[in-house]
Amino acid sequence: MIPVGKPGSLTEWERYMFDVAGYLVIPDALTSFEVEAGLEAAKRLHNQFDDNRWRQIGAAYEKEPAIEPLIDHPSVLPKVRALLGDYFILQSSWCTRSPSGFTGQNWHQDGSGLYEFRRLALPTPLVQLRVGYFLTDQSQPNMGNMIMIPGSHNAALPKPQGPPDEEIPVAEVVCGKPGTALIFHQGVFHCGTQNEMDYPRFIQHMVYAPPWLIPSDRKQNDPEFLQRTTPLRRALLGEWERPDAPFAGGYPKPPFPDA
Ligand SMILES: O=C(O)CCC(=O)C(=O)O
Repeated sequence: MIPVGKPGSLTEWERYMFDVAGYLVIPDALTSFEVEAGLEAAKRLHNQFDDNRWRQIGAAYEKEPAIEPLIDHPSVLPKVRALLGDYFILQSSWCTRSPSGFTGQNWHQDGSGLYEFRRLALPTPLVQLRVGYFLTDQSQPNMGNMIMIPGSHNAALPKPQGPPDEEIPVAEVVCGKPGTALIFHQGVFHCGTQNEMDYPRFIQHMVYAPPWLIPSDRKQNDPEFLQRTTPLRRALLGEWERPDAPFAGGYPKPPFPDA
């Protein structure tokens, strides 16, 4: 059973399902207009490369106005706040293209490959809260869908090698129409699966984390983008006024609408 929620604030049941499964699926997080504009933007970004490869492009919101609202989208941001509190940043973002004929990724947890988050503690603490917005249809399997092992963020044992991935009986292929959001804990074992369609699959991932984790999709924020975006988005990109001691008290909260 897919842990399904609704856009907006995090209900107690959604919190519980997220805790148990490690992810939530939110149909209709984006309107059809937002999907259409986001998909055009994703295609434009990837079409600058003359190939048919699997690829992730970081900080797409700086270049594409249709991606920018996903930094603080009201369908999902209240849930991010409910899970991370009020002090967090958009630590990375990846506009992901899975080409026609792609055979699938390897299973993995997210985070720093150099220093895996599961070294911090077991079960792996929540460090990256990921939100993947489906820009193309994934309502059936074999459309480049994400596949998850529910609850694997809470497992102390690493995932064994074999049986072949498609035979893991507890794995769940996430299906959803364009505009669906998949919110997940970085510790859930997951991967993108095969794309048997004759067109590429696009997901825009937005990754939220505590403010002490350095951004991984950018070396610095683009000053021009900072100037033209909103105060809340600037804050979510980590552009905070720094009081006398970093990460002690005294930081103003990001200017959330209800602050
Ligand atoms: O978008 C995808 O297909 C998978 C992305 C992913 O697993 C990742 O960024 O860690």
